[in-house]
Amino acid sequence: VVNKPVVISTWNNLKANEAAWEVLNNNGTALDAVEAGVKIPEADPKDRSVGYGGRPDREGKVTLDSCIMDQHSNCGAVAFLEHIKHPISVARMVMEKTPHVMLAGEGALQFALENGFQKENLLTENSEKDWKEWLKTSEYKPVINIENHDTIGMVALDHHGNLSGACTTSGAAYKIRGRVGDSPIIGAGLFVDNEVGAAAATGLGEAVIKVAGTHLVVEFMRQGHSPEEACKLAVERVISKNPNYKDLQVGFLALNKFGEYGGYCIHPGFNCAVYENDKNHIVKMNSAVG
Ligand code: SD4
Repeated sequence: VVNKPVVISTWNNLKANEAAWEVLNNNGTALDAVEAGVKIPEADPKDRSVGYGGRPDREGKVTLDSCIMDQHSNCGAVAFLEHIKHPISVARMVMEKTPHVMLAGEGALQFALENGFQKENLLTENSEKDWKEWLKTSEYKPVINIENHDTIGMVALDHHGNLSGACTTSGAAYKIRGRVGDSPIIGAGLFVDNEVGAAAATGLGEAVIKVAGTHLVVEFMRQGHSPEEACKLAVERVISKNPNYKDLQVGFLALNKFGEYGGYCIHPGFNCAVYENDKNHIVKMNSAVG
C-alpha cells in the first residue's frame, strides 16, 4: 500500500508544513518531517509564541516547552527549558538517547549543552520591548486573542503509513516563572497512536491539561469518530470542565490513519495549515461558540 502523506499544523504555519512536506516527499519518515517542520517557527523571531523571539515569562525570561512522539509511541519532552533555539531537537534526543521521557529546567539545559546544543539569547528586542510595556500594568489574564496563539502543534502521516507529531511553544506570555503548559505533556498538547491517529492542541494549556485533551481526541477516534467529531467532543469536554470557557480559547487538530483530518475550537478564529496532494492551504476550523 502506498500511503498519501499529509501534514497538518496549528495556525498559519504554511512554511513549517513546507519543510515537513519536503521530508515526506523524499520518502522520509513522519518523525523527521514533524521535527523539520516545527523547527521553522522555533527559529523565526517574528513568531512570538515559539522558540527564538517568543514572549518571555513575567521576569523577562524566555522558557520553552516541547515534545515529540513517534509511531512506536516513543516520546520525548522538555519543559521550562531556556537558551536553546530548538527545544524540539532536545526533546527528540531525550526520546532517543535517554531512558526518560521528560527533562525540565536546568537539567534539560545541562543535557542540551552536553549534547552539542548552543546556549543562545532568545529574547529579541521586540519581545523585550513588549514585556517592558506589559510590566507597567503587570496584568495577567489569559486572552482569547488569536495573535497570542501561535504555538505550533504538527502531526504527519508518511508514505509508510506511519504517524508522528511534535509540539513546541514559549507558552503563555508573561506566565509565572516555572509555569509549564500542555505543550510538552504527552496526552495533553500532543498524542500519537499509530493504530488510530494523532492530535495536537493549542490555546490555554491549563484547560487542555485538565481533560488530557489530545489523548481524549485520539480515544474518540478509536471509538469510530471522524477527526473533526473527535475534536468537537474533546472541546465539549473542555467546556464542561471550565465554567469560564467563554474567556479562553482551546483548539484541537487531528489526523487519522487514513489521512483524514479535522479540527475544532471553542471560539472562531482557529485555523490550521494542511499540506496534502501537493497543496498547502489554510483550513478554518468550526467552533463551539459564535
Ligand atoms: C500553552 N498551549 O503554553 C500553549 C499556548 C498556545 O498558542 O498554544 N498558544 O498553554
